[in-house]
Amino acid sequence: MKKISIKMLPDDEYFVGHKGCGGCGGSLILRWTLKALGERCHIVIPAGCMSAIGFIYPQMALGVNAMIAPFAATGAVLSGIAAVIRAKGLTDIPVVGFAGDGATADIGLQSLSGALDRREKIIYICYDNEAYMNTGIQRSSATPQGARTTTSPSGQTAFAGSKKDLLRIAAAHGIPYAATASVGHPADFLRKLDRARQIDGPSFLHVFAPCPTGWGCATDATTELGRSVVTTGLWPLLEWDHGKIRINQAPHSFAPLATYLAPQARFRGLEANQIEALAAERDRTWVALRAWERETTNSVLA
Ligand SMILES: Cc1ncc(C[n+]2csc(CCOP(=O)(O)OP(=O)(O)O)c2C)c(N)n1
Ligand code: SF4
Repeated sequence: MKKISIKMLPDDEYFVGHKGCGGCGGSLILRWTLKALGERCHIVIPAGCMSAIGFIYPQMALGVNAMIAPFAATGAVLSGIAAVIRAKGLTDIPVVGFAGDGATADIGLQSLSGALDRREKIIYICYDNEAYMNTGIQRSSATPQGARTTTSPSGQTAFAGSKKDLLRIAAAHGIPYAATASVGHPADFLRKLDRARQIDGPSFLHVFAPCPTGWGCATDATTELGRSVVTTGLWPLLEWDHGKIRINQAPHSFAPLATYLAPQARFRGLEANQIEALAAERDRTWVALRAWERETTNSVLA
């Protein structure tokens, strides 16, 4: 199996001519994924932006076997395809799901859980643009605290809850491999995709994917936001590998939150107390993460 790395990506394109908006983070991740996994890959994409921009008969933008799954069913469809591939004794066909945060964290969560439980060899990728973008930027359970959507206001009445922790949910299924990644760190993403491909069982990748249309940011800010979300500590890069959690980048101090929040209209209107609350939530998350890393590193069961 040829190793996947940023230097080894082929010139071949399997996601071209799509109708994504300029600067769409999800479409970039999908393009890299298919370049890396190649033409034998089978991909399942539920209702959402990537299916809307990719399956445009008769101008199909996907150059591999691709199927749109019902919104709630990515995991189930993936397991079915993987079971057939296993029954036929084929070993060179990556089976990949590529689903938005709404399709993963909300409506498809039971289906994802079932797929992780069935232990078929699948790679489930959630591109997280932090809202239901395809239907008009409604809040999902992956929308972060303070972000304005068309169903969550800004200002003092902004949503003050927490983003659903998909990595922990996936890891709690006892699967061999799960990781977070960001469009701002393509080499890290591809390394994790390579690791996921080698796993004999289910793996889960949760990838940060800016959406200029829904976030109100510049179309050329995608990569930069994919980096500043990491340096501000709001999106830790993590790997769950056979029972141990590893923090890939642990900054000694975090960059000011404004470097990430200010370029996005969805955070405009946040007041100082709300930004402090966001920073406090981030700090609690990191304390818990460090404890989780210590606990799993020392665990004899890991
Ligand atoms: C059962 C069902 N409910 C609702 C819809 C309508 N719908 C299609 S795409 C979508 C939003 C998808 O959001 P997300 O999964 O976050 O992906 P994104 O559009 O942000 O890429 C919704 C609500 C549907 N297709 N099926
Ligand atoms: S609305 Fe957002 S996620 Fe959808 S295609 Fe446009 S940039 Fe991409």
